[in-house]
Amino acid sequence: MSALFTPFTLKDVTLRNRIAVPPMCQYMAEDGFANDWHQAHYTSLARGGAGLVIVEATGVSPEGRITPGCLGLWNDAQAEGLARIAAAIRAAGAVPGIQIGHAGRKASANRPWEGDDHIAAGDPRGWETISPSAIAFSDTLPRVPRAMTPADIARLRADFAAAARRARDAGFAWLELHFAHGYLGQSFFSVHANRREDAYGGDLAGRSRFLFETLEAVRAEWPEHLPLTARFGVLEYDGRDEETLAEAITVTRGFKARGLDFLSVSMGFSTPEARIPWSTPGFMAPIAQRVREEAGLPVGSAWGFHTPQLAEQAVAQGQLDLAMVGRAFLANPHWAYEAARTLGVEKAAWVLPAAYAHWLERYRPVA
Ligand code: FNR
Ligand code: 536
Repeated sequence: MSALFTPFTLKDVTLRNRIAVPPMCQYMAEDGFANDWHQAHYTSLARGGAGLVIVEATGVSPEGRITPGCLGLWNDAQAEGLARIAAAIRAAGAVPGIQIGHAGRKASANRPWEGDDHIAAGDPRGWETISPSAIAFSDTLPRVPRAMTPADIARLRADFAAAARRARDAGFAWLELHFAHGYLGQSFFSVHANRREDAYGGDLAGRSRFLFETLEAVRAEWPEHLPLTARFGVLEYDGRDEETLAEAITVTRGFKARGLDFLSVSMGFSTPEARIPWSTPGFMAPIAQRVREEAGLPVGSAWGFHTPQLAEQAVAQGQLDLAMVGRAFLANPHWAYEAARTLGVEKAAWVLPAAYAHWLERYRPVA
């Protein structure tokens, strides 16, 4: 019996297994529009047997994109292309999810292979960034953001709600709010980025206010019967992790009270000084488990489930409800099918659509 290949039900949605592809930016869009690349890419991931495929970070407003190549959902025309992608993911047997967010002070960046830094000041491809406070992230992302006004905060809340409504109408069944990785939501929570002296900064109540208000605005648009989730950086690996984690668990309880159904547990990326334990496989699994137990929400996590055994173990031990497999799925879009075979799951081919399964059960390649 494989824990990884046990279905998972949340609200009215059932995933065929516990393997989720986390959102991964493709940097291939123009003006926020999905194109044939996105169609091919997401279809392929779903076709490979994952239970859930979450479309990459999608900007709720033009200036909320990380790079000029990022997807957007700030107008109805953009939703049309995303609707076709949601339908293709569903046709391939996976549940279609999407992550919506705003990149805050990390916006207006070059694509990773073009530098991964900010677009130079004065370059017309770049734009003004906004953040809770006028503090730049680092030497590689040096653009100083404009501190958000109360009007900016209200506009962002409305932008998130409008994007959630478009995601719903486009046929997505799983919504993830991007409150991680040093982007706007994370920046409100993080003491590295938020030095505000108004109601949106200071103590924990202040630093969680933007997150709670945004969640509430989205909750009002997103159907009650579908999973509403967030990705949240619960620690920074900056030497004060116990404190941050305790605060993050308190915030996660607040999310739950406001109707969040699931948390994708990640890290903050709010400071370039972070010392991340990259070489430890599945290093976030024990942290995700703590959030799962102390906040009482189902959780998923990524970061280094490169082998089926690691993913299986984390789910079987009750550390995670979903194992999120990112780069390994890019390297091998059939990761889930191969994982089923590796773990000795009977009828492994049934993670694939039935027509494939029918033939693959009988297929014995000759070495
Ligand atoms: C990412 N990641 C990411 N995370 C997120 O929340 N939204 C996003 O859009 C992206 N974009 C993105 C692009 C690319 C090319 C990579 C490699 C990663 C992080 C990703 O979801 C995942 O957490 C990490 O890749 C770690 O998991 P793996 O790759 O170790 O399985
Ligand atoms: C974090 N990344 C997260 C992104 C964009 C790409 C990089 C996001 O949340 N949109 C990351 C760091 C190191 C390795 C993989 C991913």
